Amino acid sequence: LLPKGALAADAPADPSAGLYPVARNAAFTLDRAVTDESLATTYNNFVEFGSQKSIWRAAQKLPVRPWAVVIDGMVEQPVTVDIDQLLARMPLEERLYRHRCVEAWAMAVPWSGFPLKALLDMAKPLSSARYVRMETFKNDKVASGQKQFWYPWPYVEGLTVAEAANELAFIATGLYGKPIPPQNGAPLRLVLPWKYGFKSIKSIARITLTDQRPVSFWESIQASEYGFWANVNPDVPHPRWSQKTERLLGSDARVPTQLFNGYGAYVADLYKGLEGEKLYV
Ligand code: MTE
Ligand code: W
Repeated sequence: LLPKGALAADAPADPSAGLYPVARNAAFTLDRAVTDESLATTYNNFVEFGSQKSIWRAAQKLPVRPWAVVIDGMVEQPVTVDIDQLLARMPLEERLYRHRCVEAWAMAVPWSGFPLKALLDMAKPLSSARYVRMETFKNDKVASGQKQFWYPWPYVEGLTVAEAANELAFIATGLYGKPIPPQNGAPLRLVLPWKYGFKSIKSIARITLTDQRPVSFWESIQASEYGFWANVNPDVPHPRWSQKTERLLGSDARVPTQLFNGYGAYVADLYKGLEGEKLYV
């Protein structure tokens, strides 16, 4: 057994380790303490590796090099980007963000990475594209959950092009001033802090620009509980529990849930005119 957070001594060194830590963007502040690293990296949702919170050890099997991301669909220039070439060309910054899981636990962590828009722009999206569809790897040799559960693998998520262009929409490649560990979505994952955590897809392998609204992984399994928009809202309960309060990792205290997880000043305008949609499921 390894101590919490440790890597096997013979694991290859992460080639991006020297890039971190990166300068913090002071625009993003918190109303709560940063969650302990030992909690945020050992209490995870990553169903590819099982349905328990304790998947961090199993996730170490995910081969995160070599890794490429395909950007295709309604773009001028489809591209396949190698993760280390991407890291070399993107200006990395650190952001403190709150995170709110639909299960009503919450944390606050320092992600490192770059705006999602910068990644999409590499492929020059066509103006007719309306949605961004993202998918995770498929590899049931290392991801036991992909063998165990009859789910529609790979994990898929989606957002509108306007949401993707919002300055909050972030691609995380680092966490706590280090390369992001496999259990948190190495080598790159989405972070959408105003939406329930399931929208923040881990270990992205493919990004497709499209004019069709993507059906996401959990939506295809249980649409009444997990919708497309999934914006955080204390006043719209999950069908099986209240969303009024949330539990901060590392404490028994519950704090009030905030509309858009406290990020309304950035994102509320995105939803004007969409009041008839299920914006908060
Ligand atoms: N991405 C993939 N590929 N598979 C998953 O099971 N779980 C989601 C999201 N991204 C998930 C995923 C959920 S429900 C949450 S709350 C966050 O990842 C958890 O991220 P964390 O483990 O880094 O806190
Ligand atoms: W979640």
